[in-house]
Amino acid sequence: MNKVFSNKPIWIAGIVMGLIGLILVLTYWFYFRDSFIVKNSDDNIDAKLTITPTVSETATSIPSITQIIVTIPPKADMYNTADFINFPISKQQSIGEFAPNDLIILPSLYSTKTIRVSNLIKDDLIKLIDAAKTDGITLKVVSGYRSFGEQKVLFNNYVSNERKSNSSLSEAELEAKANTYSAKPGHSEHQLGTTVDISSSEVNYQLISDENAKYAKWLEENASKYNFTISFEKNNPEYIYEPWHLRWRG
Ligand code: DAL
Ligand code: ZN
Repeated sequence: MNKVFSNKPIWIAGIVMGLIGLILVLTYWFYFRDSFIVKNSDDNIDAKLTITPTVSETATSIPSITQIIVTIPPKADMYNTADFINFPISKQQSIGEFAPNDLIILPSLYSTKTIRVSNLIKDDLIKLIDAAKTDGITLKVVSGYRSFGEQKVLFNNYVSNERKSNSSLSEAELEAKANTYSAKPGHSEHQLGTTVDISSSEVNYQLISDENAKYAKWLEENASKYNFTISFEKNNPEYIYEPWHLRWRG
């Protein structure tokens, strides 16, 4: 027998220390074993399952409005949209730099691009488009809220277009021409957030000033059921006939 095994106190101490070590290792393993397991990417599956379902996971034919409406936080200096529902905007009467305080983004099913409107009109607007669908007319919103600045850019573009085809006209004459179909900044009902332009697949979502278009007839007959009025009827004193331009009147 060699010297170590013949020295009883030393090997007993060794065994005791070994056992203590083993206990320490096992205790450590028990409490920290999770951190030794190599995770694959699917370990996030639980997290995925607890995420609120997205629209595509819950949608049936038409997603519920509450799931898909995106609310735009109002800026502090915005006005109360509800106070301006029937504000008399015209070529004479401006709303200055009014901006609505309750803009939302319309669900994409109902619009041809990203379009903001007042939250006040969303229910009626969606009901109107759904009702048209039931009658075989596919409608979409092609324009909604336009800020003072956006209307200014739009109006100036129309003036530029007019200049290209009427080079002999004065600036005032060009503006007057553009102003037969486009409001000047501060004078557009679109700035309220409660006005939309609606068109149809029938005319490739263009704005066609044709009273015989099926969508125009449908809007003429049905818009008021959903609290919308066609602001610029045939022979109105302000602008060309705009069967697509609907203002919500509450
Ligand atoms: N097209 C209408 C008049 C607007 O620009 O508000
Ligand atoms: Zn319009």
